[in-house]
Amino acid sequence: MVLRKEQLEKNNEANLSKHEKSYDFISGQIDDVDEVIKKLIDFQVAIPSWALGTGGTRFGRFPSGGEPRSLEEKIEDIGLLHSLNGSSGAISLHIPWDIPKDAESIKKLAVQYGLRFDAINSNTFQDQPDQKLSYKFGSMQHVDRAVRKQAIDHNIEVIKYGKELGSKSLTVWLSDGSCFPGQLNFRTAFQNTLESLQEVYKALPGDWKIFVEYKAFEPNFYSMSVGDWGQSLLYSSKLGPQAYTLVDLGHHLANANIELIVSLLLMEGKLGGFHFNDSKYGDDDLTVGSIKPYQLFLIFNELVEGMNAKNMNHANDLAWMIDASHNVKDPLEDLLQSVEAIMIAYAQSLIIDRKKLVDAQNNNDVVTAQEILQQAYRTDVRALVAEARLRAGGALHPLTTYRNEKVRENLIKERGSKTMATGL
Ligand code: LRH
Ligand code: MN
Repeated sequence: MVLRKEQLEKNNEANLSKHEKSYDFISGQIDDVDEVIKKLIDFQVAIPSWALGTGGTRFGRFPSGGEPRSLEEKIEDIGLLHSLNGSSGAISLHIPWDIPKDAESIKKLAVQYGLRFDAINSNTFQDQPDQKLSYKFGSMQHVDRAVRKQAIDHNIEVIKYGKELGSKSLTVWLSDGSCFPGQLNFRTAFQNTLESLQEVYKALPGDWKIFVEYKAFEPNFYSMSVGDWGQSLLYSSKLGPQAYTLVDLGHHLANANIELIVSLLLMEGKLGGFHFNDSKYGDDDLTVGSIKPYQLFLIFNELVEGMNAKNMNHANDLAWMIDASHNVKDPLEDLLQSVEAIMIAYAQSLIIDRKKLVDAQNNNDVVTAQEILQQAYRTDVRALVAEARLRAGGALHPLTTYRNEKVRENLIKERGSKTMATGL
């Protein structure tokens, strides 16, 4: 389903005067407001191809109908999100869930919707029907060289698909690890994993990056062979300059200080990108900003401070991706809320009075430092984000427009109520 320009304009018309009042109020408080709006317009978040259907858990899956039945329909749905918020201009594919049968036509279709291909993801955490050797006891860590070779070959094949689509990075998340003490020799597992990643690294085109995604637990529950930022940094440092760590917000032990991890990985030049989501307990993959919005703000505060310190381009120098899975929400509404939460946290971090903050820090004025951060966090920046959308030709209120135009109802009419998208 495609939303026509006049549909967007009709919905915006209804909210324009109210928006202009809110925008005039907030823009009057910000020095370089046009610079802030420009940064918001340039900031694009990649949508995961595996999160366009209702995910579910081991206990059950409750499809909401109208789910995409093919890669083409997934691109159409991401194109619809992008037409609504102007900030979803990239797709992150997962192989083999989204093998492009005809890469050229898939690429053309994506361009039609103003979309590019961000990091492509490999999958050695499931056994495919035609697979020779099982990943039950791991892939790149596996004691059997043949299983490691199978995993290496898969990643090299994934790079091939990525090259055909114009992607410039590979994300490797390994579910490898152990469930019981004694099951694994940690050093051997690390060495096997490193050697395997080095084989994949050799196959990387010169202008590509490889993201090593870490995770504290699940599906292994005693050790993970890429279990935390330290291990991911160790791998990416030993691999070489094209290797980086990838921070999935749901992959940390309880109460981890993720903003501290982000600031140090950025300082080391080894932060590659993010999988944004939110969680209360484990890798819950909930809507971004739905549980811990202040943590998301604090992470963006470190990102803006760290990227400015290195004169990095906010929009292009790191990979901004969502990694979520939807059990009880309409997947597209969930993704609209997630992108909105990311844009709000970014906007709040852009209006922090950084000079005053540094002064407070240099004077150990702890109270003032907190007041400066929370001044920005407690500022309603939604009109800034809406203005950026409006200037990018999007909807002032994406969610309201999505419902007013009965998108889900139309998708169910078009695709049926029982369709199930590939993915989690
Ligand atoms: C693992 C993970 C990884 C993906 C998968 C879909 O939990 O975050 O990024 O490959 O989810
Ligand atoms: Mn992830």
